[in-house]
Amino acid sequence: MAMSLSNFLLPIALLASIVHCATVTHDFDIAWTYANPDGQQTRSVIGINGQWPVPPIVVTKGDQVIVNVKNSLGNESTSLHFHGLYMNRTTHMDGPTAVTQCGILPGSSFTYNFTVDQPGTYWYHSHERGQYPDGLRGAFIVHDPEDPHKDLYDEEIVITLSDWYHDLMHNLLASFISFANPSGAEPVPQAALFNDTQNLTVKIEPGKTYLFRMVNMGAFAAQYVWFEGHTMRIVEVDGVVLITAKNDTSTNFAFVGSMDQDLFDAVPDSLNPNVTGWLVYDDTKEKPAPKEIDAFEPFDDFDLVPYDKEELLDRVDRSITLDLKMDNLNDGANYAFFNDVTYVSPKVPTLYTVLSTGSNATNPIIYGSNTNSFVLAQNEVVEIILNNDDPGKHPFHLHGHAFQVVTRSADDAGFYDPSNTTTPSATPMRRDTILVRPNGHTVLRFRSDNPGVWLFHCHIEWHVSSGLIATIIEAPLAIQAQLSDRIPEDHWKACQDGDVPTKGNAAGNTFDLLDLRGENTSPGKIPAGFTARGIVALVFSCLAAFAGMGVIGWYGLKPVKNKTS
Ligand SMILES: *[C@@H]1O[C@H](CO)[C@@H](O)[C@H](O)[C@H]1NC(C)=O
Ligand SMILES: *[C@@H]1O[C@H](CO)[C@@H](O)[C@H](O)[C@H]1NC(C)=O
Ligand SMILES: *[C@@H]1O[C@H](CO)[C@@H](O)[C@H](O)[C@H]1NC(C)=O
Ligand SMILES: *[C@@H]1O[C@H](CO)[C@@H](O)[C@H](O)[C@H]1NC(C)=O
Ligand SMILES: *[C@@H]1O[C@H](CO)[C@@H](O)[C@H](O)[C@H]1NC(C)=O
Ligand SMILES: *[C@@H]1O[C@H](CO)[C@@H](O)[C@H](O)[C@H]1NC(C)=O
Ligand SMILES: *[C@@H]1O[C@H](CO)[C@@H](O)[C@H](O)[C@H]1NC(C)=O
Ligand SMILES: *[C@@H]1O[C@H](CO)[C@@H](O)[C@H](O)[C@H]1NC(C)=O
Ligand SMILES: CC(=O)N[C@H]1CO[C@H](CO)[C@@H](O)[C@@H]1O
Ligand SMILES: [Cu+2]
Repeated sequence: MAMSLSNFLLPIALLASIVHCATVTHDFDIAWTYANPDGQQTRSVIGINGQWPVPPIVVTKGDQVIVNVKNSLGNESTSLHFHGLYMNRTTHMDGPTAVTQCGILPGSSFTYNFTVDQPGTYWYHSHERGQYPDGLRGAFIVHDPEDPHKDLYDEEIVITLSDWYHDLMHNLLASFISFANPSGAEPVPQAALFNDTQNLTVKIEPGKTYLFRMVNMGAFAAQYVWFEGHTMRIVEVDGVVLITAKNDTSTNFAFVGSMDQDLFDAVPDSLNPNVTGWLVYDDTKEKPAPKEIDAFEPFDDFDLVPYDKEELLDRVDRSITLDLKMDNLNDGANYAFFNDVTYVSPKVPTLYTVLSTGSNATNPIIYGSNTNSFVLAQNEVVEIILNNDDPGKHPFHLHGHAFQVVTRSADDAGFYDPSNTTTPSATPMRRDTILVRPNGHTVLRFRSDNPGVWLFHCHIEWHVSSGLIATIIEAPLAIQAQLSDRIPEDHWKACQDGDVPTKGNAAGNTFDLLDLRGENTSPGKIPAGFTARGIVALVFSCLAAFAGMGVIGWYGLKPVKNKTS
């Protein structure tokens, strides 16, 4: 029945896509430049076509998007991910290095080519290890010709939010994942930004209603946002609100972003966690300083009902449990784990393992011991139970889907217990990123109707680097049917240039796919009997012998956080 119905609808759908379809082409020459967005320090940033901030990508639902990337960084490879886009039939254009492509080496070019079939507010960013906070992230806006809210507003305004560091990610990562930082204290940003600047002014006309599209492109900090004297009406999750301007033009109004400092280890006195902008009705009038607010009472998005009222997926076919923790390995550094495994990139990008292993592609073992790989059958209802055994908040993001948020616990609720949970909403809130509370849990559901290799990971870039990633291999035989012989030549060339194998299991073995010898692995576990501190001291004293540093000096290197047991 369903089959014949969709056959019947197909010609109409084709017609619709022909009517709207345009091709939007961008040539992005990615290179280092300089910027000083917080007025405190000029630093190297990654720009596009000589400019930073990087340009937004603005398209209409149904458009074909072509992004021709040239990597002119000279000293780093790169890749682009289009956050929130489903990438139907184009998982090879999704962007994460070592997952769906090889990194684009300095001097090389690479084309992303995909169709956008969903409206909304998204962003694009580098998905090469730890790179986007150096500046390679921008807004990606998809207009909807049939926008159900179009009569409610007059104009739209895009505002990005971000945290900002003065040092380069390369240096920050080296000290973050280090025996000298056994507690895994994340670097604290130096500033908060609106639209990659501060003191942003937004010209407002009295009486008009504005659609604000707000995107947090930060590396680490969540932000509280408020507009003084105005009411926000949420029309899309991930920060799309309507704001009606006042009729009276006698004053301008501040709006503020304030970084959530709960995860900041040691907050320097000099840090201003806030960034201010102004709704300017009259530019001859002053821009008043923002008023102080005593307590944040953030709006809870959990009870929002999606516009399409999609019903709860209530018959679960496949349930995946991921237990999250942070711990040390025997190099003394702090890592992040799902089910005791910290993610390490496979030698062969996971998509290429799918495409080169025939019927064995359904066996999760071949994707490696350090990739947290799960193989999904096609068209099942999949549930992810995420248990946070860590006192930090983590914003989890799934590529290729928007999931229903079935349960989201409060702080300290412990692991999910199906016999002790609230009844899910009949029309749950749907998102592509969800914050799991400290020592709490969340339960997500989606239908495996989009064959592809999709990462599920924490969106704190420090935790991506310390391994908080799982790999979802959705309907691998359907991926083969869609993409075999259709990977463009420049994608293969990126691998050849970098001497990356493109066939076989995670270790590049094509003869015995179950033999993973030679695969990339994490450092080993700490031997039983050592506490984290103990092994750290051990590692340190070995290194001290070479480096000639004193133990006191080591403890002085980084503030030690007490969260490690
Ligand atoms: C924004 O204004 C504040 C207050 O005047 C100032 O301290 C800060 O440096 C300004 N930021 C930029 C980027 O100019
Ligand atoms: C890469 O080049 C940029 C721009 O010259 C520079 O700031 C940065 O330190 C370099 N990175 C490394 C790892 O050498
Ligand atoms: C983009 O993909 C479409 C569909 O596969 C193809 O027809 C088109 O030639 C591609 N364009 C580029 C520039 O690669
Ligand atoms: C903020 O930046 C976006 C580009 O990302 C731009 O389209 C928009 O106009 C800017 N907003 C304001 C208020 O200047
Ligand atoms: C502005 O004035 C118009 C016309 O008098 C009125 O309809 C509207 O409700 C007013 N808007 C606000 C926000 O007060
Ligand atoms: C940032 O904003 C909060 C909330 O209004 C306020 O309590 C705090 O003092 C502000 N911090 C600075 C440095 O201005
Ligand atoms: C694309 O994938 C999404 C996510 O699974 C799904 O909801 C949507 O129906 C798919 N669209 C098409 C045209 O297949
Ligand atoms: C059920 O969960 C709540 C918190 O989510 C907890 O406080 C309570 O102790 C649990 N009850 C049982 C019987 O486990
Ligand atoms: C190359 C390889 O390892 N192929 C294996 C695929 O799976 C079948 C069935 O389990 C094995 O017989 C093949 O050896
Ligand atoms: Cu995290």
